[in-house]
Amino acid sequence: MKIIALTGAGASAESGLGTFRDKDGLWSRFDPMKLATPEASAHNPDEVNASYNMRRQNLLSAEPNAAHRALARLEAGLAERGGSLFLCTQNIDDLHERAGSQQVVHMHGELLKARCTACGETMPWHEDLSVEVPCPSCRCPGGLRPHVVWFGEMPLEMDAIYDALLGADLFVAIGTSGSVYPAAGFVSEARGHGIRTCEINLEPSGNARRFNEGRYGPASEVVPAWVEQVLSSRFSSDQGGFTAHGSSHPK
Ligand code: BV8
Ligand code: ZN
Repeated sequence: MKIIALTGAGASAESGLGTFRDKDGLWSRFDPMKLATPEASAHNPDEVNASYNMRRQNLLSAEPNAAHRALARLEAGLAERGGSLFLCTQNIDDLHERAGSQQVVHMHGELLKARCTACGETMPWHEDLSVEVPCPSCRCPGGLRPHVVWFGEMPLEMDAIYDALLGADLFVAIGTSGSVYPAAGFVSEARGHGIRTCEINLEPSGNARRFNEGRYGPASEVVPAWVEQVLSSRFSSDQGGFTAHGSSHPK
């Protein structure tokens, strides 16, 4: 069985990292158009760097939660059964990796990396970033930026993501509001190719109606339960659903 999972900020919410669009979410305090665009970085580099420096320090003191650990178990369990998990995250944290996931695609980049706009070098980065910090590789001052994808920039590894999406038996979205494209369009791509889709979220997202199935509640509870069901069931892709515990085939 081949599963592709797309995670969003809701997967890391219970690790204490803010989501974007919940009522007290990150974007309710900062305007993304002011902070997560190349223009913002060009016009207000100190303000943009300060917001990422705060998030980087938050991340360094955060821990993975049960949802991250369950997805690491799913990756290992599927591999033991001759299947696979392709884990694509919109999140720029490293909590999937710290929970034990071996393969993680960060389509929106990584907060613990910096990239030099002068020489293109990408490097691990755990300290504060500022325009005064010279690039360790080319020594050019003012060229370093967070290695994240801003609005208007092309997400990373899109070819690999679409290959995995169109080759999957199941697409599952976990903790995402389905507000940001092209990630928000993956469910429609999957359905267009007859691939089963499942949404796992605190509550139905704006995209909920596009999914064959929805499971709602905190990711730290719903994801482990879902992973246990997947790993204890025989996936009958011909029937398009799990044949375990008499579970019904959702709509
Ligand atoms: C691009 C990195 C093109 C930085 C981020 C149509 C097609 C293509 C593009 C567009 C399009 N329409 C509009 C666009 C442009 C734009 C876009 O989508 N705008 C939106 C606002 C309409 N897209 C882009 O610009 C993208 N680039 O299209 O390039 C291109 C083409 C050619 C050449 C060049 C370019 C790039 C978008 C990436 C932006 N970067 N992040 C950073 O993090 O600072 S986006 C940001 O939003 C994060 O990555 C975040 O992950 C992402 C999505 O948000 P979510 O993860 O869903 O988080 P959110 O808070 O919204 O939702 C959380 C959910 O969790 C909620 O549903 C909540 O209920 C749930 N939840 C909460 N607690 C829990 C929980 N669930 C379970 N358990 C809990 N405990
Ligand atoms: Zn450089």
